[in-house]
Amino acid sequence: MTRDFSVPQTRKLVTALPGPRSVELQERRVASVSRGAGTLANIYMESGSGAILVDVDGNRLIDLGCGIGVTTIGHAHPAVAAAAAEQASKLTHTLFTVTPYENYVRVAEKLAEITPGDFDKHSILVNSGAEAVENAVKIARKFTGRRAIATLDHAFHGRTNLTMAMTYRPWPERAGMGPFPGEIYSVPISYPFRDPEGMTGEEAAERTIDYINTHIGATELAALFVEPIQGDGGIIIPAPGYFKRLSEFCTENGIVFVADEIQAGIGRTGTWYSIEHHGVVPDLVTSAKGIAGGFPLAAVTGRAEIMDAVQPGGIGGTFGGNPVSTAAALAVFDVFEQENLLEEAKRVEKALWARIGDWAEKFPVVGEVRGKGAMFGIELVKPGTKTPNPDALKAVLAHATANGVIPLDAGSWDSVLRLLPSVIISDELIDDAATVLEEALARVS
Ligand code: PLZ
Repeated sequence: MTRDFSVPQTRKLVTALPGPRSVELQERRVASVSRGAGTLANIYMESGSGAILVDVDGNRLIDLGCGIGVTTIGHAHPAVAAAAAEQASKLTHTLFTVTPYENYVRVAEKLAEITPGDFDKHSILVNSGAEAVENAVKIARKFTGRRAIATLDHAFHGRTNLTMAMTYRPWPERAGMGPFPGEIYSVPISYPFRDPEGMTGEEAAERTIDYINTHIGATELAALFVEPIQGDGGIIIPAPGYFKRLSEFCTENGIVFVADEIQAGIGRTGTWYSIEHHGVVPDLVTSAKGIAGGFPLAAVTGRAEIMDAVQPGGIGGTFGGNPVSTAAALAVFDVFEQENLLEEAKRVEKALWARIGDWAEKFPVVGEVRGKGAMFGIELVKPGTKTPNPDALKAVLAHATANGVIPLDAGSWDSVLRLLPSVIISDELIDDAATVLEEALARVS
């Protein structure tokens, strides 16, 4: 289909990057914003359309990150802008738990329809991914009467105090900011690139299960949280069969299986939820990021009997599922259907494989290219080894951002180049961005 973009879908640099206005803003920022909010590239943005961001100096940049997987349908989609503006002029807030409104119910209905599983599903809506994960913990504990929570190595589940305890790496996310709550256990994941050669998904699952049995005890465990495709952990895709075996183990032992789909869900990988690639139906699913085209909204959706274990008043929050965010989400769902965006995600996957799939053969610093839909990771290593190469990643990011391409970093060792472009990014933009990244990879090789 042809789309109308308010900005041409091409990269165009009119200044060095960052440009003079960005440099000026950066000086003001350093004087006013906490350095704790670090940034990947100090290029200040003014507008966007489709897969292009326009900075304050008029440069057009290719966005390969979508603000960490949020603007999946493209920047400033006109349908989302119109829905939010219309809702903002009608009603911006009542608090659903004081006096409700239809948008909230419609989003819950839609989530019941698109999440995996053919059973009654209920949802709650909140503001952020971390808040969704926290609520999933509360719900799973209330339902099971158990306390322990397991997460997978390399996981990212958020930055609140509870979700920090569920997030794998200490630096820079956790360092110095504890104490964190107890009864949270990180268990081994299936990481095909780093597991022993030939290890199957089932074998990796048995390793995880053995760890649970010997460190936690299956009957103590309330929930197992998994990202079916890990995002911040470095686009780790567990081996086939891994999640199937884990979900059987959870069912056998009364453990709630939670798919954290905050980064990989809502169509990014060519299916509504990335757990679908593993052929598994989770008990609970978290959604956020891409769900509302950039407006803050997140959800927990799952089996009605689990979601309803919490007493009325046991879950809440002032802004959760607010009228404008939910209006935006309903527009996102419509756009997905009207523009056939699940298919577009598959097109992006094909175009990426065709363009970057041979990088491990071409560049000695590339250990592996892996991905699904519009979610790819390029793991960088010291040539001839599997030793992580964070210096190479730093150099690639510096070259890319100086040349108007904005990818992301990832991985427990800061050595995975992460691509989360919009699913409407053109093949031409993929080609142009890949050329810039290749220049950088050739230099560091
Ligand atoms: N679960 C799987 O990917 C957010 C965080 C950016 P919030 N990941 C990017 C940053 O630097 O904090 C994420 C995720 C998964 C939970 C979260 C948390 O979602 O909306 O950021 O709270």
